[in-house]
Amino acid sequence: MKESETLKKVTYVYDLLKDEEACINQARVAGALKEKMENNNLTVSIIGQFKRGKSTLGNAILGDKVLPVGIVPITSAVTKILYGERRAEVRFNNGVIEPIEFERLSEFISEQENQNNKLGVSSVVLHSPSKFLKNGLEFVDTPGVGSFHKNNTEVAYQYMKESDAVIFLLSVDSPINEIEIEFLRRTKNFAAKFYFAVNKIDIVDAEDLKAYMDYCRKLLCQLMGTDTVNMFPVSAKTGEGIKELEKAVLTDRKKATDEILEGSAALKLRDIIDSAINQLGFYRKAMSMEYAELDKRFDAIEELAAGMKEEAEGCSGGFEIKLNEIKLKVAEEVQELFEMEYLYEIEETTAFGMSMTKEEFLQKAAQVFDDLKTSLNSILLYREENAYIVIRRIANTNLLAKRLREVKRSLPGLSE
Ligand SMILES: Nc1nc2c(ncn2[C@@H]2O[C@H](COP(=O)(O)OP(=O)(O)OP(=O)(O)O)[C@@H](O)[C@H]2O)c(=O)[nH]1
Ligand SMILES: [Mg+2]
Repeated sequence: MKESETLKKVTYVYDLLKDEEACINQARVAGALKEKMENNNLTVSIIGQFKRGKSTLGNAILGDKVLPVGIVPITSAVTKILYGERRAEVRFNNGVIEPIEFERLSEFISEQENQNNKLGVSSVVLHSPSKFLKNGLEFVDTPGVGSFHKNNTEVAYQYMKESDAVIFLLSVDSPINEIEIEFLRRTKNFAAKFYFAVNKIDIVDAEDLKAYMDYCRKLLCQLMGTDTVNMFPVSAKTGEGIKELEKAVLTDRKKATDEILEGSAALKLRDIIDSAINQLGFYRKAMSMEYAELDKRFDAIEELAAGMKEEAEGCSGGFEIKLNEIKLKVAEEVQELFEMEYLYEIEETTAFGMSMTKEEFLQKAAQVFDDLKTSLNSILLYREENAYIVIRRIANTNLLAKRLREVKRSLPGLSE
């Protein structure tokens, strides 16, 4: 097969980053992207707010009831479904992989049975002989966006980045709402292809369905900045409309895999480059500072961490907001002290989404400073090397950033 232009760029960026210690993380992501493209694997995820019927839809598309569904919030772990003989395995945070029977799945991925993920499940991998999965299609069921269970929005957000195509699920029993709009606004540039499915059409009449579809179409076009969107009215329960949706995904899989993969890899590559350039800027600025100055600034960060820790311990609620405030404060302080941008992912919260426990909050707040200190420590190490090495190092990072910018400029543009 002819090597694609984007794969060449991904490989080039991977080679540039793989020996650069400032960009270990970005090199790892670029390596995984390269492998995925070489294998022509396509990841299709079902994403949407809780209870829209994502898992039921997954089962309907697969023609195999492998995913647990329910009236109460169910899916609390990312569940990947791959082609193969029917089997299930649970993967835990500590690296253990445990084969289990399908009947026992909900013990691990239902919020009710595995509260706050006390079992430490990291993901679930299922295999099904469904023809939908043939030829390297990886199907993913995700926890509901904006549900009050911790991290679910974060998990869905992260999975948007890993997906090539997304089935975004809406449902006629609830008009598209602020949480869905906000989520799409933030993530629309992450996946190359969107299929908007509108579920539960069995509970409305034709007239109401038309009104709902017209309303959604208008809103989604506006949101996505396009003239048309792919919309599929379905009932995961009765099976109505499922064939059309399945066919659309499979036809694209056959005809347009290259196109989808290209588009999605370009988006992912842009994300990797931005992150790497950001990281390099971080290094360069600090490296060109006087050693004594750097020490002073490092002390100031320590002081900030200690003050924040004390403040955090005295906190009694609104932890999501407080954590965002800490991140913003750290970013501001770093900007001031090191004259460089230090980006944190700021999680949007709604009253509904506020569920962080104090323990989690303190842990996350500590992590913010740990991460920062790890980066700062590496920079201080550089200051101990001799001047020639430091100068060469600065020249090298400048050159690397220049090359990365060149690749970024050659990528297709994004809609705003
Ligand atoms: N009437 C009707 N009910 C549906 C349909 N699809 C799903 N449901 C019901 O909606 C509820 C939620 O379904 P799930 O598939 O568990 O929803 P989910 O989006 O995976 O939920 P979470 O994993 O908790 O985010 C269940 O009671 C389903 O039976 C549908 O097409 N029509
Ligand atoms: Mg589910």
